[in-house]
Amino acid sequence: MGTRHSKTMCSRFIGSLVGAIVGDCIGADFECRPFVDTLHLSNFLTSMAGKTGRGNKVSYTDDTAMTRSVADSLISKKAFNASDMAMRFAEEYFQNPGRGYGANVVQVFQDLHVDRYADVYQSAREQFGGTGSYGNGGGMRIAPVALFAMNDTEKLIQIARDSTLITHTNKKGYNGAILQCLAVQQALTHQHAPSVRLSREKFVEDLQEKMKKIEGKLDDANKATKASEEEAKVKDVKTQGDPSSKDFFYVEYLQKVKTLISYGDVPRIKIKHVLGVGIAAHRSIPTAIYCFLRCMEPVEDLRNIDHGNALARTVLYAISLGGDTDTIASMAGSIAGAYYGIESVPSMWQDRCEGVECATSQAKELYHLATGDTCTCH
Ligand code: AR6
Ligand code: MG
Repeated sequence: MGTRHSKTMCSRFIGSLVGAIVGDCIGADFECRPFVDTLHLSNFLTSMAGKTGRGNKVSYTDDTAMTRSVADSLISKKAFNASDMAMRFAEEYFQNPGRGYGANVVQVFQDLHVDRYADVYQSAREQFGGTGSYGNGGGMRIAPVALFAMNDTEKLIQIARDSTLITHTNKKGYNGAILQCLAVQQALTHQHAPSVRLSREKFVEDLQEKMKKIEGKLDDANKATKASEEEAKVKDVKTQGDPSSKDFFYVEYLQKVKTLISYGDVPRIKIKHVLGVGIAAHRSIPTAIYCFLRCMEPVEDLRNIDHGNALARTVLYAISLGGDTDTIASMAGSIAGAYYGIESVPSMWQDRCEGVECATSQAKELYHLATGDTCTCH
């Protein structure tokens, strides 16, 4: 029980979970639009601010519902427990099915329930003709894992993968969730120093290093969808250490993120084209990382509504890209919140978004589990 971590670190724990919520809640209203203009966003924020009294909350969606279950499970078991987490996902869904869940993940919940959680990985393995889901549903709920395993990257990767496999067994799905989790961890643990800014290039390169190891490894996580072990071995020899191989999928996406960041103010249409704004993990998780990094600087497209708060800018920029706005804004918000802390989440947003109080107390519990310290901020 030491005092190694300052109040600031605790603020960053809370910032990450609350950043995820505000992205989800505000982004939900704009889902599936090709683009969201700043006037529309500004009107929405004005009406949100004007809501007072009962029923003034903007609702969260499946992103937050599942994130809460991940956090609850880690807190109650003080470890990753697949059956417990799977049960919490399914029970939460049956209690409140109208949160906008992905079309296929619902089948997993139904199978889990019918099979009485006998093999919690079975149903996900059978999805999409045995190829598994590559939706961003693993990445959207992963922030609590980054907080829980902040100091142990191997453990973080393991839990991120195993918790995602409950619903997403496609390599793009679970490696995307690992990438998102590593991005939150890096943002959380980056030492703020008065004169030293985070190097955006290094942030991406560090992620590339980690993903190179993960994507280059012989992977037995997805046994049901893999060819024979022999084939896998041959493939591993062929791809080892070769970043040009197709298996280094996220390493390549991160290279695109790095290039786009180096270009500065890139039109949104180009970001959508190169990185994507869809529900697939690989067309949304690198985008969320890009949003966080891009919005460390002012963005020309947001000049009418930018009040100089980089976290708010990150969330609003992610939404302005259109597509899967709630999930991309939620993932970008969780990275930004881990970096800037809860003080950067506008108080009106904290007040009007559903679930902020619960996320705050979960973040404090996760902080205690990760550091042994008691969180006294907020
Ligand atoms: N082949 C073809 N389509 C796929 C595949 C695949 N292997 N994998 C995923 N899809 P799902 P999620 C498509 O149901 O990832 C919600 O709005 C397919 O169209 O596993 O938890 C959330 O808020 C499938 O229905 O759910 C997220 O924004 C869809 O991806 C988003 O949906 C979602 O996969 C992802 O939810
Ligand atoms: Mg979504």
